[in-house]
Amino acid sequence: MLDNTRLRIAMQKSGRLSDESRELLTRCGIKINLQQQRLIAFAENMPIDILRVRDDDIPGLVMDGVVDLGIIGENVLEEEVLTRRAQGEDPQLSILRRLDFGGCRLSLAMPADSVYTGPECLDTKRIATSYPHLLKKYFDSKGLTFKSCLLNGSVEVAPRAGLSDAICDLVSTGATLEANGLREVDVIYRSKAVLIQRAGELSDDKQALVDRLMTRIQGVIQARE
Ligand code: PRT
Ligand code: ZN
Repeated sequence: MLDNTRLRIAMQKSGRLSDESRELLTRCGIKINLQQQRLIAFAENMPIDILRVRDDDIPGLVMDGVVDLGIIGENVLEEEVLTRRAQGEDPQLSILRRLDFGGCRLSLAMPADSVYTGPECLDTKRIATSYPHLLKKYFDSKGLTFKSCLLNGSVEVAPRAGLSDAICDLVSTGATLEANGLREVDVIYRSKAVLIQRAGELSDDKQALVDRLMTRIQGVIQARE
């Protein structure tokens, strides 16, 4: 087992959040060598261990108390919270801070030539997505239903492949939608990276370290504004 006296922070190993997560921690003064392909990196100058994992695992690691902090996209966090609630659990964690990177939107998109006058156009239609619970929450709020086509990749090809009428996927520039002949018709959720903390009290030493990190993060983000 890892040393439980050291603060454990989970971040994405490789992907859209990993560079900026690492940069944020580095700018907070944490000296850490992430060069090696290792799951755990130990900070040299503070009692902190960095766990580098798939982003999808981070909310669960925090909710289950395996790590103390995590850096994760709100989209992945909210989907995991809704998934656990649907399974009858009551997931607990706190959001310490919204960060200034990882911005994207979860949007509905349809073939470019289709007519869209509102979400009711998609009532009872088949929609491909990796975010079925966020999509259901949106449709529920409108009193609508949809048929799910769950894909954890290549969502944008589903309409062309005849698998779905529309998609619900993350968008940043819109280039992927355009390249696949799709048009963004509605934004259902706006996301950024967030710093989250597990439920339950931290030891006094860990809490003091988190307080210090929060002050530094505040300074780093303010300096970039
Ligand atoms: O391997 P691992 O599971 O850790 O990574 P992943 O492949 O699941 O996730 P990754 O690295 O792609 O994204 C991590 C997080 O970055 C997401 O959960 C979001 O919070 C955030 N983010 C920000 C994005 C985007 N922007 C984004 N554009 N995540 C994905 N995309 C994809 C989108 O799915 C689509 O395929 O980029 C494409 C669209 O981009 P544009 O610019 O063409 O619109
Ligand atoms: Zn992922």
